[in-house]
Amino acid sequence: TEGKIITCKAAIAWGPGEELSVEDVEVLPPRAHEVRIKIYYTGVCHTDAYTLSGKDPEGAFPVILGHEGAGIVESVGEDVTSVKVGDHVVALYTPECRECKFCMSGKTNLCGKIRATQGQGLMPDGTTRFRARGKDILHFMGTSTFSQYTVVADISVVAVNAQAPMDRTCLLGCGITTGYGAATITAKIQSGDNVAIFGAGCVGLSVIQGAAQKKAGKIIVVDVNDSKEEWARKFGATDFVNPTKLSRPITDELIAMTDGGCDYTFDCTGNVQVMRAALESCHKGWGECIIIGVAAAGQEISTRPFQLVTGRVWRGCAFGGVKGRTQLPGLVEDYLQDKIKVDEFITHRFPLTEINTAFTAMKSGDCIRAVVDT
Ligand code: NAD
Ligand code: AHE
Ligand code: ZN
Repeated sequence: TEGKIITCKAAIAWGPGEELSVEDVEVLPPRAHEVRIKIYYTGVCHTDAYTLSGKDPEGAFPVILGHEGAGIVESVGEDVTSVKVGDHVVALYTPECRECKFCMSGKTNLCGKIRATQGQGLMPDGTTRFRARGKDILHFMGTSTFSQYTVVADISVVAVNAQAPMDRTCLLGCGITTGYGAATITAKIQSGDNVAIFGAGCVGLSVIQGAAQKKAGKIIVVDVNDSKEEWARKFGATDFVNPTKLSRPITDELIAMTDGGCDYTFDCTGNVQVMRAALESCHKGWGECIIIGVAAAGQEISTRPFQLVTGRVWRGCAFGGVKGRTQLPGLVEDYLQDKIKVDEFITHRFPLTEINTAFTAMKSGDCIRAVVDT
């Protein structure tokens, strides 16, 4: 198949708000510094649903969504040295070129090299590698994993230990790594720190996992869904609060529970009111609120500036602050050595033909992660 167009199945989003259509797509060969991957498994993340809904200002159609994928390298274009045919890989929506201002800064995992074209749904040369019904189909987040084959930039993929099952490693491509990294790399939780996590989905549960590993003090989980308490405790939460069942604001409750406020709080809901409550639950003088949730276009956060004047900090991160090519292989090793949980997150499985059902399942309260077998 090397050098040839591959015809395979992909789930195409033809327009905002429409169901995905599983149909034939042509996947062109990788050009210089590009990699064609046979995708075996992909997770479905709320960010895919967000872009499909039409609320993402960067959303463009028709497109192949999906950014939580694992597979095997089928072929590589010229000048690709970082991966080779047969490598087991995870796609990276946060690339790592190791030479741009961002990568060289030592201050962020964001990479600037291909961000502009990635946001337009194009490969770095400004064109697309997908065609269906005679039309060009756009890429998504530089990954497009809802396809049996995809093409990505060589800086947007990392080889990992082939012993690790790909239906698990795919989840390290977004949700699990995002929460775990937010706790351990972005917040750098220290032993004894009191933390509060708003939202116990895949991302929030992964923050709990990171906090527990760093031996945080109180690990308080805040969720409006009572059935999340059992999940939260399984991952190491010490306390669970349902804010709808309190007689006082959640901020007052958390400040009382932690003798003045939390050292770190995490928004894993994408709700801007929650983001405010999370900031205002931080300890005066030093507490930091980490924004992880993605809020729709037009949504804004607000608080009294006094909250910041008195030392609370609003921070945010993408992909947990994790540098994909440098740090993801280590997370896969940690999984293989039972140092981080991954299997436990999988609550639903679907074939690619039922990907719309996977989206429905994701939006139900009992789904942590749905894995699609492509
Ligand atoms: P999820 O829907 O599975 O989990 C969200 C949880 O929040 C649910 O348990 C829900 O009951 C709870 N919740 C909703 N409203 C609440 C409220 N007002 N107060 C308390 N709890 C509330 O979602 P997820 O997959 O864990 O993702 C969480 C968010 O993170 C999404 O917005 C997603 O788009 C975003 N995300 C961001 C990144 C990043 O890199 N920054 C990566 C992955 C996901
Ligand atoms: N296009 C959206 C941005 C959405 C967003 O913030 N995406 C996160 C990853 S979410 C993964 O589930 C991200 O990586 N952001 C950093 C970046 O460079 O996009 C919008 O709202 O405009
Ligand atoms: Zn995601």
